[in-house]
Amino acid sequence: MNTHSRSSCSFLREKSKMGASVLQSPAFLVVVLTAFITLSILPQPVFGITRHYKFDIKLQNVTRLCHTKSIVSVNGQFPGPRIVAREGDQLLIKVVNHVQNNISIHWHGIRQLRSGWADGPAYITQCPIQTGQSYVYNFTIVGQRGTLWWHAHISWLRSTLYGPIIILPKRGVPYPFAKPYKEVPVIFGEWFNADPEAVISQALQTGGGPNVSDAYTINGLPGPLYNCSAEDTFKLKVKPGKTYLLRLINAALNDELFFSIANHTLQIVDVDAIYVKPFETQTLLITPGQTTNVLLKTKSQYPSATFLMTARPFVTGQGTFDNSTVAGILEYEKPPNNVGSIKKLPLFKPTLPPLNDTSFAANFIPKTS
Ligand SMILES: *[C@@H]1O[C@H](CO)[C@@H](O)[C@H](O)[C@H]1NC(C)=O
Ligand SMILES: *[C@@H]1O[C@H](CO)[C@@H](O)[C@H](O)[C@H]1NC(C)=O
Ligand SMILES: *[C@@H]1O[C@H](CO)[C@@H](O)[C@H](O)[C@H]1NC(C)=O
Ligand SMILES: *[C@@H]1O[C@H](CO)[C@@H](O)[C@H](O)[C@H]1NC(C)=O
Ligand SMILES: *[C@@H]1O[C@H](CO)[C@@H](O)[C@H](O)[C@H]1NC(C)=O
Ligand SMILES: *[C@@H]1O[C@H](CO)[C@@H](O)[C@H](O)[C@H]1NC(C)=O
Ligand SMILES: *[C@@H]1O[C@H](CO)[C@@H](O)[C@H](O)[C@H]1NC(C)=O
Ligand SMILES: *[C@@H]1O[C@H](CO)[C@@H](O)[C@H](O)[C@H]1NC(C)=O
Ligand SMILES: [Cu+2]
Repeated sequence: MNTHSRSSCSFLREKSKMGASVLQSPAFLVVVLTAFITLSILPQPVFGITRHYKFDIKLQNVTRLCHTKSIVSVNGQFPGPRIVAREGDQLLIKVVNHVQNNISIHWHGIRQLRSGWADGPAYITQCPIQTGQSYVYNFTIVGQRGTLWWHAHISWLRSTLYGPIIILPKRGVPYPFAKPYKEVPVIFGEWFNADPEAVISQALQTGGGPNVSDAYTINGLPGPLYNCSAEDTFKLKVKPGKTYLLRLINAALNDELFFSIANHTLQIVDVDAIYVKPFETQTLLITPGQTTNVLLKTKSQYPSATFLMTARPFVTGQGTFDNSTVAGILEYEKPPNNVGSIKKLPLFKPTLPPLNDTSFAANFIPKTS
């Protein structure tokens, strides 16, 4: 997640030269042997399939809050494309860099057993992919199911380069809860009217805190509480009497976020691709980089109302931060016999905890681990 200071890839080559002398030491052989034996007795993934993806890193013009700018994107999409796989599947993701920035992609939360070099942090596990170059990430998902996500892992390019990783259970293995009617990714992000690369580079130069974002987003959309943004609102259209699985991802750069849907309860069933003891809550807290699957049971009857879902940060530290609120809309499909009535439906708004509600956080966090 974090911004890593830029070191050079020749430094990594120096290190691997040092590695050669270590290779000959007896202690090293013992370590290798032990690791080998340990790995061979670990449960092996049962048969999965190989899934191929191609990520073309290219520029895309995007307009939010009446500001148009060119962003770095995957395949021109913002947020980026979904990766869908089952536990046990192998992923081969070819990343082709068509932009001027050096790029690497991190598969956030994937355990990378025996494939550490596919993890993605630039200058940590790989040299970034340079302009005109490509790299194939090759890894297998072992012992994880739920939601994870991918993001650029160099400088602040992750502010526009991110997307969901949806991990279904192995074929034939059910969820430990009733099969939801529909599954919907809900990704929180941040929008900067300025170029985020200029923001972080200015902060590194001055030593001050980086300028804060202009909006939070849900699936790339800031929603109706911001100026010049009503058209860019995430709408979750639902039917009454159904259960929806929301795959929440906090892709904001650094902020913990409260989230709530007016007049609805959320049941948390999975955190960071691990099932948890399910619990219900009106409001949840999600830390940056975290993912969580929640069940949303819709009202049994058409409610003749619409409901906002909102998120805003939880902050305890000093320093400036974006204290704004992103909103999306939960909209019930009108029953077919509900004719006429073009009058506006009442809109309910959730109440989020105060920005500094440490007691909420202290209460909530232990339930998710
Ligand atoms: C973005 O907009 C600029 C200015 O209108 C244009 O020159 C450029 O070709 C556009 N880029 C893309 C990727 O569409
Ligand atoms: C990309 O990486 C190369 C090699 O380290 C470096 O020479 C170049 O300046 C980098 N490009 C940018 C835009 O940072
Ligand atoms: C991916 O990694 C596996 C395991 O290391 C290896 O057997 C396979 O050849 C690799 N495939 C590609 C296309 O790189
Ligand atoms: C950061 O904010 C300051 C004050 O509003 C502004 O002068 C500066 O241009 C901003 N920096 C960037 C990179 O947008
Ligand atoms: C929205 O625009 C109005 C009028 O231009 C301004 O008074 C208000 O402060 C703006 N609100 C936000 C959240 O930027
Ligand atoms: C939503 O909740 C508010 C406040 O708790 C309540 O007054 C209202 O009747 C509820 N509306 C619906 C449609 O559930
Ligand atoms: C957000 O911060 C601004 C500037 O620091 C302040 O004027 C405003 O009252 C704050 N809004 C909320 C909702 O806390
Ligand atoms: C939160 O902020 C309010 C007003 O800014 C302050 O009165 C209150 O003491 C703070 N609460 C905590 C737990 O820090
Ligand atoms: Cu990450």
